[in-house]
Amino acid sequence: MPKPFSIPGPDAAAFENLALRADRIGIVTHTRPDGDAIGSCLALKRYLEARLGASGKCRILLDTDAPDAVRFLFSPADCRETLVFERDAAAVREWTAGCGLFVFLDLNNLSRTGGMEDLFRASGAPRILVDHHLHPERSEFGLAFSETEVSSTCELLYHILRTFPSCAGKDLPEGCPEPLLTGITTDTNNFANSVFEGTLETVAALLQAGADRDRILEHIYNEYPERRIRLMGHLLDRELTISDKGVACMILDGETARAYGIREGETEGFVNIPLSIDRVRLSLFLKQSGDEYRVSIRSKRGWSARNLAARYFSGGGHEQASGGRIPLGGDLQTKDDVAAFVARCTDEFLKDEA
Ligand SMILES: [Mn+2]
Repeated sequence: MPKPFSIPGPDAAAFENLALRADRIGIVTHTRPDGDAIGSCLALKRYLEARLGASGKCRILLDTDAPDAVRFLFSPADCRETLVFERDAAAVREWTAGCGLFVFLDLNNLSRTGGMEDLFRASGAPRILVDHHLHPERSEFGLAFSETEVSSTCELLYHILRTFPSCAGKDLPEGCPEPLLTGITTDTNNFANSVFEGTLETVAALLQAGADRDRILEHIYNEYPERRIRLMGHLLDRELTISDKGVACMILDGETARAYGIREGETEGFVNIPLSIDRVRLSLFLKQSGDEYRVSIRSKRGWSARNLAARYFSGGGHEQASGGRIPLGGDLQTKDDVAAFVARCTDEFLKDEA
């Protein structure tokens, strides 16, 4: 069976040329980065350094810090060459001002870069996009690699790197397979969703190239802080509601998150759990963040998490995995108000979809 996509050689060559010409390269991903975001940034940085002589010329630019679970991927040099806007905006500003190329990974829209967005808009440097989300804003980027029939940005990046003229006849550089496999693992929820035939071929190649899957799994899934598991127990026992239409909803307010000492990223994956219940068709996880609730949605096949997010929660994403937000204010003040609002929205949505 042919691959659902292939990377045009001239595009890969153009990417490589832009990277070769730039004295400073900014490697950028979305705010609140996940394993795919961080994995793709690190793999690209290491490739550019190893094969295109870009040592010292690359910085990974993050709006907010990488989650603890993927810290094992960073070498001391990667740490020094990663600038975090929320911690040191001046350093990010300084780097972007003199930057000759930006590569955006795992986002479909510049607004996903959070507080850094204006810096990229103000710069005249070329922008390259590498992403697997629906509806990329192609006009924002000089060169766009966008595929949706792929597990992750890491999987797509693997094919781009392999198509670079500098990779012809060679294996990937040593430091690339591990972050790439990490991103594929986290974005597929450890191979539970969005796995295509080509994904498994890519994974086979990454294992052959030396990626240590056991090490990755240990770090990602067996090093959680205890508070995460205790909060999970609390939410499943006390906060999970399931409507008779099969809509599961769990809401974490700021007070409870503080009581458990929960940090950013530590509720990752909670939304998936109720989906394993037989009568659940849609699962929503809401987490308070200042004066809004962030909404994560997962759906079983036949129900569109993406449409639900777009219609009611100013969001979007993939067909079975999406996200959005609910601003507090007006009629929506308390957690109960938000729960009632979600119940009304999902009821209406299921009626219209039926
Ligand atoms: Mn991704």
